[in-house]
Amino acid sequence: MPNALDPDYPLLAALAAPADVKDMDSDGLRALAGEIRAFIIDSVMKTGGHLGAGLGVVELTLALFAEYQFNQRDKLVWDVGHQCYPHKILTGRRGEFAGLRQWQGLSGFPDPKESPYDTVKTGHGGTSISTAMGFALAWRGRSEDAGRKAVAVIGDGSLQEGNAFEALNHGGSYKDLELVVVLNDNNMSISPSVGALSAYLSRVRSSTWLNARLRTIQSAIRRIPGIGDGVEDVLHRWYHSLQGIIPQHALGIIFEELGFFYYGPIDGHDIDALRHAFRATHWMRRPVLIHVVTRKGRGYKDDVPEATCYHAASGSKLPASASLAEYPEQGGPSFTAAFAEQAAALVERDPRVIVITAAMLEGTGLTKLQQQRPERCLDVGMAEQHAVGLAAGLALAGHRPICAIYSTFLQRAYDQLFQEVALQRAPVVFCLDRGGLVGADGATHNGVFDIAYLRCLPNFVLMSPRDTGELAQMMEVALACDGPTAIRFPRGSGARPEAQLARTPIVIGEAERLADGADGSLLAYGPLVYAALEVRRRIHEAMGLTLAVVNARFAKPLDTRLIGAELARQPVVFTLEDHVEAGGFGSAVLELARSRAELNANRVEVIALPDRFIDHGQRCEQLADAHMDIDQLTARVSERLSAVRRSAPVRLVTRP
Ligand SMILES: Cc1ncc(C[n+]2csc(CCOP(=O)(O)OP(=O)(O)O)c2C)c(N)n1
Repeated sequence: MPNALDPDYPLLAALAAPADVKDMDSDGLRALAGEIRAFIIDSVMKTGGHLGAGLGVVELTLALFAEYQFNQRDKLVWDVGHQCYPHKILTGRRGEFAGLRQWQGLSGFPDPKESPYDTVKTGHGGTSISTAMGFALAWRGRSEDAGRKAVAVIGDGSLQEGNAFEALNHGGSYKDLELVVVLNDNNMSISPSVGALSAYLSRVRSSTWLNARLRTIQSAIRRIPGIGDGVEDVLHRWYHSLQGIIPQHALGIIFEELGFFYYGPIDGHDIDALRHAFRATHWMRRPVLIHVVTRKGRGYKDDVPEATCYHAASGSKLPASASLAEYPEQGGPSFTAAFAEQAAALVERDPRVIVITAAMLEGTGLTKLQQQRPERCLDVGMAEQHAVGLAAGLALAGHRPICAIYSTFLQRAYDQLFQEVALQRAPVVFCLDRGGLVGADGATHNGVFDIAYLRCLPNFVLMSPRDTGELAQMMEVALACDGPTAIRFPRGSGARPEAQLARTPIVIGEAERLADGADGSLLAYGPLVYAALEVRRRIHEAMGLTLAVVNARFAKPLDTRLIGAELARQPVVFTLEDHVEAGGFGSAVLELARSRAELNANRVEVIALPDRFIDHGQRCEQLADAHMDIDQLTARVSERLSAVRRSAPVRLVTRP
């Protein structure tokens, strides 16, 4: 019945609680799915956000809520979490979608702070099966928890993560674990899925007809009165006895061999089939994997073949703050574009160069290069650990791999960085896009720990360019190194070409002095150099003081000569970085100050991100929250300078 208050979405408006979907019939659920889809498209077109993944799981979400009792008995863990918009809509957050991914608005990922239906805060892929298994294992063997289901929904892209395999391997070893893995197979990661597993799943999908027949027979047997729960063994033996005559892939044999009862593949847009699958496996007290086949972006331009652009949309009605530059001189080409351009040039120039990305061709700007030079630009799938290990192997074999991984996702490959790369001194060039606060993706994606996690590894050279021109130079310098290097650069645009400072030669471990002054020194790491120059201008104008500005270029090795000299001669030295304080560039400067008796560490003022997670919003809002926007930077510097002035010994002027 049309709802006067919400004529476009009457069924959604009538939903009081997620469990209401349990009472809806198939036609009602299908109509509701249509409303959810329309709402997501309308809303995301305005705010921007992940589009394709959510549209692909509308029916799946409804069927899950219709059959399980989330937030009461069962737990639901979405992998990555970018597909959770239908889940958020169903769980009472539809009214907040106007603020999606905006400062203090709804997160684009699950977040238990928002709702008890969100089991964990996530954003990285491959983790859901382990987390869900944790719940299942905690419930295992407790009679009061019998029948509780821990459900992980994971995409075929995320299933490629080593973490997911580890969880399947462990989970499948428990015969009595009530773990349900729903494999949402849309043959897409952000771009089409790659690799042998993807090819295997394609073969399984192509046997949908065969499987449908099998399921019909199975459910017919299950309906025979008196067989009840004990039917599983019989069914299972029967199921396996068919293996001789039916292609192995049709039976999801990989998952069966790993100890999971495999159910599928089923049409993930058929709510009845989905509900049936959940019901049919509900009585099983064992690990189950339900394979559903969906179309990413379903309902949005369905006539266009699988399109990567549906993964995320940029909104048309973002608030004005979205277009604000965070720091002066911005507006030039993005660091990502500059990286990709230089990577392509290096591939052409140096036959040893191989570029590697882990399912992030679009995000790292490498789509074109991969199409043009597929043998020199590898997408290894969602597999950061493998990407790093592979790069190390290639490097040891004489290549010069450039590993393009976001700062936040490189965290997934930490031990590979340590053993396969640093310990071997393998000459891999890491290009860490999204170094620093990233904006709308928020806390799970902020790349604010990389200096700390890399700086403690021997053999690494760490650098960050002030602008896109310097990024291109640094990539050349890194290629010439005989050990591992990491170049971090932020999301978004660099300084405009006409505003960029002139390029000067880069020598490893040497900083660049940009301006002199004797009232203090600003040491900036990365594009914050331009902010430092602006702070210098403002301080001079407001206080009449003159600060030196240094482009640090390297967080490791530090320019101990130049920075040491600044520490010795200046009353105060400020360090600036878009990274957490602990272990970052400022920490390195403090370590230097403490290492020499003649230097005074109290003169160092570290300006960095605080020791807390910073939520989603525009980058300028995140920086403001961290007291690091240009106004607050200036205020912090001026405050300290005033304190230095107040505490400076009074010089007595004696009259002649
Ligand atoms: C560890 C990690 N690497 C990369 C990403 C970036 N990323 C977000 S979604 C996505 C694709 C996920 O594909 P899939 O799991 O199949 O889900 P779909 O989007 O197809 O529904 C990628 C690569 C991530 N979130 N986490």
